[in-house]
Amino acid sequence: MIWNEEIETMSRQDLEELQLKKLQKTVKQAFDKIPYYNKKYSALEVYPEDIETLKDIEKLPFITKDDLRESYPFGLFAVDIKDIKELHSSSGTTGKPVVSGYTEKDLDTWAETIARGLTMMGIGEEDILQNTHGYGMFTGGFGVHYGSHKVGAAIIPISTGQTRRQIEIMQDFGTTGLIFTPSYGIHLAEVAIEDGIDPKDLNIKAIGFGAEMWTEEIRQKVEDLYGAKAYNIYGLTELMGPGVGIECEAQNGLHIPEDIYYPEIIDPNTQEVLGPNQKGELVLTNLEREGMPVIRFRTKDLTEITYEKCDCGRTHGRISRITGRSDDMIKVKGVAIFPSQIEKALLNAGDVEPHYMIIVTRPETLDKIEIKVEISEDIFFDGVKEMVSIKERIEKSVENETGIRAKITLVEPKSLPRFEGKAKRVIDERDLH
Ligand code: DLL
Repeated sequence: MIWNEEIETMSRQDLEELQLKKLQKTVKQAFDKIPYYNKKYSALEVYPEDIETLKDIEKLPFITKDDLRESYPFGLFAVDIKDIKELHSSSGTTGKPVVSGYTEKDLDTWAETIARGLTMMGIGEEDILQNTHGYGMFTGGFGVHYGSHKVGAAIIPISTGQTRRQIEIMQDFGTTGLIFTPSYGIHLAEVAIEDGIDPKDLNIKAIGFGAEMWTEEIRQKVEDLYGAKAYNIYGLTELMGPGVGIECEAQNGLHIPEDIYYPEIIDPNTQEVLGPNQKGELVLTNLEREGMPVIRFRTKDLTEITYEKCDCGRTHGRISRITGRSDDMIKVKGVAIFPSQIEKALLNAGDVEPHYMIIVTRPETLDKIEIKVEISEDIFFDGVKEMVSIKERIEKSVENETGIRAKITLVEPKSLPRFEGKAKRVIDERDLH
């Protein structure tokens, strides 16, 4: 079944006409209502009337996470606060987070994108959907929730954690659909198995998973554990939240609701726009957003896009699974972390050298982060007691800055590698590429 057949199967030509109309409206609204865009576009002498074709979007500058942060909290809103009905913010905790604002209509648009995706997964009004995404500032919980209401499924807003209760509810309520991050989903299954419950014996028929990077092996593992198909869900706070891309029954790329988000792929180094089936960085534009229209956002996520017609009959383009980032952001336990945050935390803690290494592992199913830090020569000779206190100080400082508890290992002065040029501070041993 297709949720919005008219839109989701429309000819490419009609779709592009619709996109152009919406793009023109969005650019005008941003230029007229948001000083950030007005200033930027005026300085480049590019104006809403210069958008005559879809390709003309390339005349507009990109916007980045830093631009969004600098506009904290409401600098990129196009409407008065009286028209904003909900606020979310990114899971990353670098300095100021990115804020996303939604009008009533935006919440409905967001729900529409998820409704299309849930339908792709075969979830509808007969289903009981257990949503393990956090309900809070993270967009995962509420985004899925609104979409589930739209398709008429019975949503269980259990949120993250309470693993044994999750399992009990799956058994007692007869949950048919599950939403999780891959790492939590595997953990959930393993706890069930430990308790003598085979997840395959539960009633699960479809799984939606995303919010972090994963591999085909992980999908295989999730599908084997639950005996159900697992569909990739992609999204980001800046553009709305989950639902920017969702896999259909073909499980061969994530459909972007192209009447709602306009995708481009660029070469992250030259910023040149690439063609279909060429790998690069995904750039996204809101085509249907009142509260906070974001135009040409550099996601830093690496993927490629195809416009070939899908076996499912939908005509909207598909991106491939995200395989990396063009910056050094890592997501640990669902939280976005940049090495610069760790650096700041170390410097705040004092008595350490600015030489460190971040090692992310997934020994079983949950992420672990270890930070190796060089201490100063003086401290090194001061003995164990002093080192324990520094370690605790660093642990606290890292937790304050990132919200994550990390294992701190102090190492001898000058023992970590030195870099010429760009330092490589992160060793991600989770093998997610
Ligand atoms: O993670 C939104 C979301 C919620 C998506 C629930 C899917 C399900 P942020 O916290 O702002 O938003 O993080 C966005 O997470 O730029 C990617 O780097 C990464 N990411 C999200 N989904 C996927 C995915 C939510 N399916 C950032 N595969 C994005 C790989 C993903 N990476």
